[in-house]
Amino acid sequence: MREDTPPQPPEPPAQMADKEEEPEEQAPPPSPSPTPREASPEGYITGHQLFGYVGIEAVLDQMRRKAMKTGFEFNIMVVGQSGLGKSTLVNTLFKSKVSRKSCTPNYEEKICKTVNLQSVSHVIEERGVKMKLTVIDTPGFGDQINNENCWEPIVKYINEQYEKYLKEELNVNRKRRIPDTRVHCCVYFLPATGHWLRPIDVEFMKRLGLIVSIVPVIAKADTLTIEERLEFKQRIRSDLQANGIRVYPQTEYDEDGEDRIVNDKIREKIPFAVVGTDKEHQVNGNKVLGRKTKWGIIEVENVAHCEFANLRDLLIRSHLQDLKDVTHNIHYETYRVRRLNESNLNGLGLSTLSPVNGAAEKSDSESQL
Ligand SMILES: Nc1nc2c(ncn2[C@@H]2O[C@H](COP(=O)(O)OP(=O)(O)OP(=O)(O)O)[C@@H](O)[C@H]2O)c(=O)[nH]1
Ligand SMILES: [Mg+2]
Repeated sequence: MREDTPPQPPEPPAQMADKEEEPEEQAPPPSPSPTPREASPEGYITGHQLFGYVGIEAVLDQMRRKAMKTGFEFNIMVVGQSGLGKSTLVNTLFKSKVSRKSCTPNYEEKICKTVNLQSVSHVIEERGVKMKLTVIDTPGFGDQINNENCWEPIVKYINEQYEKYLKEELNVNRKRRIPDTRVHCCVYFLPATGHWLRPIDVEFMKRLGLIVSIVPVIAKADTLTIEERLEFKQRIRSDLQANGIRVYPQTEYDEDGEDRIVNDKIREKIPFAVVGTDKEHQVNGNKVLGRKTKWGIIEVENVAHCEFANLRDLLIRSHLQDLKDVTHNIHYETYRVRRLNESNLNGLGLSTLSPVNGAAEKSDSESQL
């Protein structure tokens, strides 16, 4: 760099050239000055060769501090037939170790049939890390005589969130941080019939699997014996495969061998057999979430009793960031490319993206099949 700042008296060009050839006089390597560079056999220079310890790893602390300041947003949706315990599981999730203090009032509130799509948010803070967890509860399907197209309101909702995000991104004055309401994971409830997947579940999951990460669960698993549970899980896995239903975590998104080992273990356990409750009971002097039966208490968070803890750990502890990445890089990206292509084909330009309406969605979801 040339020194042409005001305090320095102008020097003749010859002197400046002399100055540039002086590096030999400077202190040898340990100081972080641009000393002569030695290329490694591979042809690039490593930080170590140049300056000794550089401190690149400090970037992790910087990222951590920034992430802690901004916090995380995570959105889960529960979907399935009416009466399978979706709303109960939402409560279980918030009352369990996900949030130390319950977000629901203390008084006993009966969980009613869900009639509207509704979202419950709760900010959870643990060791300075803030997360806004939103669970979107949906009305169960299967109550109508004709359940054809019962997936439409759900597909519409998911696409509407992508559309909202896309519009924010395309805004000339876009926000520095776009509020993320996209569904990062859809927990799909299967009835514990002990048989096979029902046609309605196949149809529903086929459509959902194209636009969102699905985690299937066996609802009310307390109604199955251990053998029935194992057999049913096996049947569902082969049914999912036979019908080409894509559930999370997909093998094609495993990033490396290490990822594959972890995800294979999860794939072996899917669908998780879960039990939900909103009641606490005393077990050995401890308060535990459980279902009290004539024969004892089924402890929801006890892995020997059911797999609720496995589901919670997958969603919150081990795969939260991956679910967000898959949503952004795969599902949202697919939506974005399709919408932008549509706009270009219609010659409408980006600013005229129309809001998604029911009719458009119908053709959208059908065009993906
Ligand atoms: N045995 C058993 N019963 C459960 C379980 N979870 C919920 N229930 C009961 O099932 C009934 C229905 O639960 P909800 O949570 O309202 O079911 P839902 O899926 O939200 O139903 P919709 O709102 O109609 O879609 C309630 O009486 C719950 O107490 C479970 O894991 N095991
Ligand atoms: Mg409900």
